[in-house]
This record gives sequence, C-alpha cells and structure tokens, in this order.
Amino acid sequence: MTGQWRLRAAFAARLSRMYGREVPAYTTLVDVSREVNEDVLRTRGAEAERLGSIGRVTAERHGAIRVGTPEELRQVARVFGALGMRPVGFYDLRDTPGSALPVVSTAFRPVDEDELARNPFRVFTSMLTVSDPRFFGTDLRSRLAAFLADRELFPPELLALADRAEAERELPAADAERFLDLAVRAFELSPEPIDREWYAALERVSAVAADIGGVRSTHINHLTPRVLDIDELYRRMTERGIEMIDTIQGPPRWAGPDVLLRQTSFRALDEPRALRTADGSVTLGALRVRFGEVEARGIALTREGRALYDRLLGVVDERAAQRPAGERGDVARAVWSEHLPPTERELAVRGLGFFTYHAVAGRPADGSRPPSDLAGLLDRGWLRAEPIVYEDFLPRSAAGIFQSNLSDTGSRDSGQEGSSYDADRLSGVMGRDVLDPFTLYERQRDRSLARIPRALRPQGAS
Ligand code: OOG
Ligand code: NI
Repeated sequence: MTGQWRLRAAFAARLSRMYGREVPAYTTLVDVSREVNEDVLRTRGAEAERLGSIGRVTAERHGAIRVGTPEELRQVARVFGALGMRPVGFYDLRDTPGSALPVVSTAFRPVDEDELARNPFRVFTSMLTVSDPRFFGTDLRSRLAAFLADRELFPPELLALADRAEAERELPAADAERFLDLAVRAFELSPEPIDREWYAALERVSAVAADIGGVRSTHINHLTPRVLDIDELYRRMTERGIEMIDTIQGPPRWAGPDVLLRQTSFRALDEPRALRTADGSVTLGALRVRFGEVEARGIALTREGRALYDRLLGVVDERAAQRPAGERGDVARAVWSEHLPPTERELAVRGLGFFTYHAVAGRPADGSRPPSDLAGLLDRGWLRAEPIVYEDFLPRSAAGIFQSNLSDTGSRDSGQEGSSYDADRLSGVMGRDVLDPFTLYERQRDRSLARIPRALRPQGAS
C-alpha cells in the first residue's frame, strides 16, 4: 500500500523530473538552489534549519497550474485531495493594475504539521474568470465557454483512482503507480497543434487567458524550489548568464528575522509549439508561457503582523516613487528597520508573528514562580518559542510573478462591473472548504499552548 504522503512526495518528485526534461533551465535552478542550501548549512550550522530541516527544504517545491472552468477546478481538487492537499487561501488577481489577469486562485497544500514536515508540496491553482465581462465580451465569452466545455483535462480513470486514494488515504502499489503516471501526464505540455487564430484572439485580452483557454490541455506553468539565501541564488543565476527579473518580490533583505515569502523568477522561455493556421496547415511556432521561479520562506505573520506588512508595502511604494528605481531595496530596508521588530522574540511578544510555545525542561532552579506574561516567560527561560513557517502565497508577489513574465498588458474594460468571486464561491464550486490560512496557523499555535502546563500559559494567549 502507498499512503497519501508517499503519493504526494512521489508525485512532486516525478513532476520535477518531467518538468526538468521540458524546461532544462529548471534543472539549473534546482542545482544552484541545492548548492546555495549546502553552503548556508555549512556556514550557519543548526541555525540554517530553524525554518525547516534541510531534508524538507531540499525536497520542497511549489507548482503553479491554471484551469478554465469550475468543473475543471473541481476535478483538480479531487486529484490533489488524493495527495492529502486541501485548498487554502483565496487570491483575486483581477484588479492588478497594469495587466489583465482574469483569474482567481487558491493553493492546494497539506495542512497538518506532521504532513507538512513529511512533504510540503503545494500548488498555486488559478481558474479563468470566463464570466467576468471586464475581460470577455459576450461573443468571446460564449466561444470560450464552448471551447472549454468540449475539452477533457483529466481522464475518468485518473479521477476514479483519485477518489479512492482520498477516501482510503492510500492505494495498492499497482494502482498508485497508475495514478501517478496519469496524474503527471495530465500536466505535461501537449504536442497537439494549437489553433493560431483562436490563441491570438484570447491573447489580445490576456496572455494568461490564451495560455489557459487557447489549448485543449493544461500544463504545469512553473515549479519552484526553496532556497535558504535567495539573494545569493539571484547572484549565482545571473553569473551563469540567466536573465532574472529585476527584483526579488516580497520583503527586502534585512538584518531582522525573515518573514512571509520572498520570490524571484527568470523570464519565460520560448518553447517550440505546433500551430494550426486558418487554412488547416500546421507550422512550428514558439510560445512563451513558462518560467523558472525560486523562493525563500520566512515566519508566518498574524493578522496584525500581516496588516502591518501590507501597510509597510504602501509606505515603501510612496517613498520609492520619489527615488530611482534601483533604490527600492534600500528604501524597503529603511522602512523595515523603522517599523518591524528586529528579533523573533519581539515578533512573538508584540503578537505579530506565529510561533509554537514549549515548556523548557529544567526551568529556573532558583525556586521563583513563573511570570504571567509571554515576555517574562520567554526572557526568564520558562518557555521557548519556535517559529511557524509561512506556507502560503502573497497576492501582490503572485501578480508580480504573473506580470513580469508577460510581454503584453492585454486589455480590460474597467467600465464594466466585475463578477464577484470569493472564497465561499470557490468552496461551493469545489464542494470543499477553502481554508483560511490564519486560522490554520492559530490552531497550530494554540495546540502548542494547550500542551504546556497551565501555570506557564501566558496571560492573554488563547
Ligand atoms: C501563478 C503565479 C503565482 C506564486 O508563486 O506566487 C505563483 C501562475 O503564474 O500561474 O506561482
Ligand atoms: Ni509560483
């Protein structure tokens, strides 16, 4: 029998092999990431593993895929359900200024601590908002709906195996093999010729719409390794002649604790694709839709911490607007130093970051009674705080990653009323709850508090 987490780990590993064959620069990225991680481990020692064991970090990937319809999203949720991955978070990228991104998204990932520790594979999954009149006029919308209704992304055999794996939380070895084979195949780039005119019609609205609705299959858009020093990674990739986008998205590099998520990518590569022209002949063309991305993960922020982060981004925008573009990093670092606590302890005490709390064995031997506040408990050695890693995504970085790899801005009719999508609507579509990331982190913290003796529970903590 193959249990769910082994299925998930095997799927991630096979997807990685497949993607490496399709996009050789990805293999370079994985190699350089591994080198950087080994170097960081050597120079920083145990501290390097504070946000995850080297085993976890080395195997860690996130993927991104894009589907066209609620029905397709429901199906993909079944495939990920088989792997113990649940939808977490809702991201609406449609209002991104400057580019047309007609998608709403969620991320499928494991939610339990031990499952995350075994294999944290996650997939950022976007669904085309076909019914949003800001992007698609009546005629294009009905042609698009008909095109999408007519395609099949996931064969019935795959879905049947997925349902079984989800219900039984395992599959017999031979079925597991078949499931993995079909699942990886569903995300390969299809050699089927693309209708050039149809693709171009969608591209005029949005390159993302064409990538999703212009072809009869889906494919993995990128697969992202995790790295312990993303600035060093950026330097080494650039040294190898790989042209990276001009920034690292998310928080700046600074002397304080890493929070949330920092990401960067290199540009989409031209890939040869067969194109069918209006007269029916097939020619070889090239499309640019996929790219390489890498990320560094930090500490999850509480709702208050996240609100502060979002506010600081606004401050950075304002100040950076008055300075040359190359100085944004310096501006961000200055803003960070003014407003964010420089230590993990402070992040915990000010309620800005998520931690688990643990009673320290052999606590103070001077016979004193434990203080009642978190700061006292930490400072006097009664409790130890371990950071909780941010397992999710950032809407602005996601939009930036989508955008930085598009050559055209596309078009959007902002005079129209957008159709409303939210987490509830996506939950209804999938028949599964889109989980709230904050609630998941809170639960993890609260479980740790419940395990420590009552006398050591900080006042005000739930
Ligand atoms: C997804 C872009 C978002 C991330 O890491 O924020 C993303 C896509 O391009 O389909 O993957
Ligand atoms: Ni990504």
